[in-house]
Order: sequence, then C-alpha cells, then structure tokens
Amino acid sequence: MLSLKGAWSAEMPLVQDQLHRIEEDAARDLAATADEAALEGWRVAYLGRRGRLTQVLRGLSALVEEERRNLGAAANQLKQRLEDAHEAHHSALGDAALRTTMREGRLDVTLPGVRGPIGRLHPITQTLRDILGAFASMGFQVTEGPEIEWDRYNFEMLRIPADHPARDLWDTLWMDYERDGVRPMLLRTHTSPNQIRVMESQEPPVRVVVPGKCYRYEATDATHEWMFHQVEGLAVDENISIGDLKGTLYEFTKRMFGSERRVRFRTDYFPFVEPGVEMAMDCFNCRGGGCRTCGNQGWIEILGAGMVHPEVLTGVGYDAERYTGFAFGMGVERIAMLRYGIEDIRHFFANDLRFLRQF
Ligand code: FA5
Repeated sequence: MLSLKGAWSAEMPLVQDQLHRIEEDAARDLAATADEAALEGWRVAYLGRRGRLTQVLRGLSALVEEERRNLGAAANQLKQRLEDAHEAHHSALGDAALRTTMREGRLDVTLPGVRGPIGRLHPITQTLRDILGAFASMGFQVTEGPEIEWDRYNFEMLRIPADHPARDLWDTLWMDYERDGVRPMLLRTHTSPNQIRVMESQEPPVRVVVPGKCYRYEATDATHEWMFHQVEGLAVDENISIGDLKGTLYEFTKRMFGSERRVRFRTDYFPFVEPGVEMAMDCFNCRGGGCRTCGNQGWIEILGAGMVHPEVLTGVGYDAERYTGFAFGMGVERIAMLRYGIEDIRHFFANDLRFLRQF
C-alpha cells in the first residue's frame, strides 16, 4: 500500500514510476499467458480487488487534489488499456482454441456414412399380410375386432352355451371381472366372434376376412402356442355352397404355396357350422411320411371351416331360408411354418434375433 499523505511533491514521480512498471510487467506477463486459467490469474494479479493497479488507485485518495486528478487520470487510462488488452487476449485465445478444434476434429464429409441397422417385419406379420393380400385379390374386405371379447360373441351366439361340452375345445383365459356372479369377458379363443360382429353390422352379401391374435390356456408343443394368430373368413349370400368354400380355399393355397402342395379336407365338428371340415396340408418336413413336427400325421392342420349354421344366421337377424354362407378360421403360424419350413411354432415368439433375422 502506498503511503503518500503530506508528501505530495515527492510522491508524484514515485507513483508515475509505479504505473510505468505495472504497465511493463503486465505486458510481459500477458504475452506469457497461454490459456484461459493463466489469463484469469493475470487479471486477478493486476485488475482484481487486491491487484497491483487497484492498490495504486486506492492509494490516490491520500494525495492532494491536483496530484490526485493528474495521477488518477493516468491510472484510469492504464486500467482501461489493461482491460482492453485482457479482452483482446481473451478473444485471441478463443480463436486459437477454435482453430485447434477445427484442425484436430476435422470432419471429412467425403467419407462414406455408417449404415444403421435396419429392422424388418416379423415373419408372422409378413405371412399375415400375404394371406390378407391373397383374399383381398379374391374380393374379400379386411376388418378387425377386439381381442378382449364377451362370452356372448366368443361362445353363445356361436351356439356354444355355458356348460356345453364343446367349450372344452377352447381352453379359455377369463378376464378377472364378474357380473351377476359370472365372468362375461375373456381373451378371445378364436376369431370366429367376428362372424357375429360383421353380420350384426351389415346385410348380405358379405365377404370379409378378419385377422387377429387369439389366446388359449393350453400346453404348448411344436404346433401349439398359447398365443397365436388366426384369419377368419366369412362369405354370406344367396346360393353359396360348400363348393364355393372348397374353391376359395384351393385358390388361396395355390396363391400362397403354388399348385404342387397337397391339401386334405376331412369332416370336423364346430357347433357354429354344419357341415364342418378341417383342412390340412402335407407336412413340409416329412412330405407326408410322419415326423415330430406333424405329430406323425404326415399332415399339418391349418384351418377349420364349414357352412354357417342356419341358427347362427337367424341369431343375427338374417333370413336363413334365403341366405347361406361359409366360414373358415386359419392358423397364421401354421401357414408360416409350412411356408418357411419351421419345425417348431415356439420359435416365432421366443424373440431370438438369430432366428428372426433370417426372414
Ligand atoms: C377354430 O378356432 C374355429 N374358430 C375355426 C372355424 C372358423 C371353424 C369358422 C369353422 C368356421 P380350431 O380350434 O381348430 O378352430 O383352430 C383353427 C386353426 O387355428 C387350427 O387349424 C390351427 O391352424 C390354428 N390353431 C388352433 N389352436 C392353435 C394353437 N394353440 N397354436 C397355434 N395355432 C392354433
């Protein structure tokens, strides 16, 4: 700290000298600062609250007025020069840092890009789309219905009342919701409730296919999953016969698999059709000889079908004397198995990318 009181004429050259040295030292030190941290150290040393120039400025208050005015002006001009020098050095350091970043982190826009992994459609989605495409090209419309279904649609209106032994054909997952002591909602066990939904909402002629997930409370094996997909088909019009059903399904298999695959119809029982049939294709794995995939049958069942029962037609308000219809429900996973030669249905939803990447 300067002590100038009462010695004004002798102190004048001393302060001027101090200012002169501060300016010289500041210039030399500034030239040696190479980064922001060093620059901040410089600012604190000369311009900070305890810095060299600040101390001189504080000491000026002790001088007589004329000296204070002259030296004050000189000290403030020096302060301004140091602040300008600080600002200029700060931006010079910033420019240098930017140049370094541009030099070292330079982007070569001519390099080829890195291709990200591209997803693909699940084999079941691909198969489903092809099935729907084949039926659409035969004049069928595509519609959808709910996965959580009422007992009334899934069973009762399809002539499967409560306590009917036919309910055993579909082991059901019931929703945890009771009304009047019964559970009226379930995860649909098949897509057939959509027959009722479609007929309730439109008059004949009807030609629709309805894709969807189905759920059954059953043990899994090579051809059975607890969750799988079906496509329901329904055609109702005047003069529809079982010949139309067979013709439609033959045409479908030809479009999906070509004409060399063999199909087999056998009678089957479903309460909502009369007569009922099942259709199977020759097993891709053993070509009919019998293996684990087809349960030694030589055939893989792909769908159930039949002529819509007249009581189902009257149940939705259709005139069963005038209209007849056929319906079918096909298993999408079974068709995908036949198509791609997959020997176990459980591969589809095991989510093993090594399997899924093949499609
Ligand atoms: C039915 O579900 C009837 N709703 C089909 C039907 C519709 C008959 C219209 C008459 C008229 P079924 O339970 O057989 O039928 O199933 C039909 C097809 O779904 C089977 O042929 C099979 O391809 C497939 N499927 C059935 N259960 C499973 C399962 N657990 N896992 C995979 N696919 C299955």
